[in-house]
Amino acid sequence: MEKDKNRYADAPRRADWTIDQNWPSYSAAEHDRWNRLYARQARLLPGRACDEFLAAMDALALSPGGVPDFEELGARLYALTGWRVVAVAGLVPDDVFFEHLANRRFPAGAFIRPEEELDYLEEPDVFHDVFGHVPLLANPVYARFMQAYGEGGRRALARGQLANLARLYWYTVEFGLVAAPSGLRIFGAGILSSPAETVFSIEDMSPNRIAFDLERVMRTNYVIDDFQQCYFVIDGFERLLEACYRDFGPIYERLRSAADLAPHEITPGDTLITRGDFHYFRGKADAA
Ligand code: HBI
Ligand code: FE
Repeated sequence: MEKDKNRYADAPRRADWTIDQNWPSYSAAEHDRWNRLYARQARLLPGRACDEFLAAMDALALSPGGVPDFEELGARLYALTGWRVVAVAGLVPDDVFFEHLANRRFPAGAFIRPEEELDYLEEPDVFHDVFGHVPLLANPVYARFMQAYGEGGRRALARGQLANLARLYWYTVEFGLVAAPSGLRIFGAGILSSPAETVFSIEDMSPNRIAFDLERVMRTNYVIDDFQQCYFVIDGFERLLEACYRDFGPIYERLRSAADLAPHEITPGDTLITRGDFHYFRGKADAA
């Protein structure tokens, strides 16, 4: 993101890539933008976000009270699950990212998206990271999963198989759905921070929705600049942690010879929850 769009781009950074959030530096316009982004999601998420997320928003006192101060927010979060929120200027190197997660520190972008990128932006800004990712870190099981992801990330880097693990993150932490007693609900931060995908991910007939299977997810490619063509559905955070709390070595070995799957593909082993009709994506392709 160009410098003028991210006023933290040149902020002095520590060895671990953290910077000073400098909370007093947020302007009234930036606080107002956070409040408008917040209000839009607060209206859409009841009945669509998982109960754990909605409960965590209350537990962390997330509010339309302007951009949160990471110190204050982090103190509330720390009291619940030992996680902290640390400020970064944008994406940090993979090994730095995993080191923070493994130590229960969530690196959150300090900048807020510019008005002209209100609906979508490439880099994770404070709304995507703090509104999308931070609340579920207040849930003890999810907090454990995220720390395990960080520990696994360091191991994946050492093996040179980060791509497979990044898919696990993508299809759960960013775009995961969960089967709740009352129906499909969202837990992925990439969806929770996006008004259009909040509706699309659980109500549109276009995408496939497939029961989560660790190895299947690790084989599946993803697109980064449009809605997902498939969403994976977990049975709950306990099952997700259980599925991932194992030695990935044998899986990585099998994955070396397994062909990648395209995001629209269905395989015989899949438990299909909804088979997509892809009309949204065909419309785009026709338009292209
Ligand atoms: N850095 N700040 C930040 N936020 C991320 O989500 C992030 C990152 N660096 C690397 C990364 N994500 C992914 O490449 C890893 O999950 C694989
Ligand atoms: Fe993210």
